[in-house]
Amino acid sequence: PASRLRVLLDMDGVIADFEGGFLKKYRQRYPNDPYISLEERRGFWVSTQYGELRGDLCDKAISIWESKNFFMELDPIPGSVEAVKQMAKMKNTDVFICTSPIKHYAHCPYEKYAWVERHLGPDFLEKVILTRDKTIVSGDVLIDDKPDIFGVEPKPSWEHILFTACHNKHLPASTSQRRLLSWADDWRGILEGKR
Ligand code: UMP
Repeated sequence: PASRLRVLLDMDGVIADFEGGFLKKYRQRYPNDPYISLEERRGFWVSTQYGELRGDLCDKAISIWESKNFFMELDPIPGSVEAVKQMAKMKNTDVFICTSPIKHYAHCPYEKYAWVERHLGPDFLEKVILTRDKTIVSGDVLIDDKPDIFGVEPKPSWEHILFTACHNKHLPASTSQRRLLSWADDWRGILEGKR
């Protein structure tokens, strides 16, 4: 009997548009401060790049995603909702959403569940994994826009597929890391290759 394929999907930057939602709310809240366009984004940590732009902007950036309704109101990444629903319907395939909540826990964990229920449906609440360490979660594939994913497990079971995002698209092509360029790219091909 064919064994099942287990797919782990990151949420921010892969299913939900963290970068777009951040920039919109940052500019609304701090209209007189400089900002970094998505074209100019470099590096996974938004707060780091804002802090380099001007010292006080690190805390201002953090204040945006620590605010109520930030995670709830993120738009889906184009094509993500359709792709995730189709993936979950595929034969012999188990799909989980594997996402790291921020440490300011007042709103984020609740809103991540609410987002999943709203956009993917209540059945998907069964599939949510909140963890700050993805290396201890087992799977065949992890689709994630963070280039470096480390934790206590030195040899995670999954292959990390780098999902292209504004902050990682300029990174040099890596021989060890395959990419998914967007949800219009051939995610089915990647999954079939892992069976
Ligand atoms: N995040 C920060 N600081 C940043 C950018 C993102 O704390 O500068 C948060 C947003 C997400 C988490 O909750 O980090 C990243 O989670 P994953 O995408 O790795 O699951």
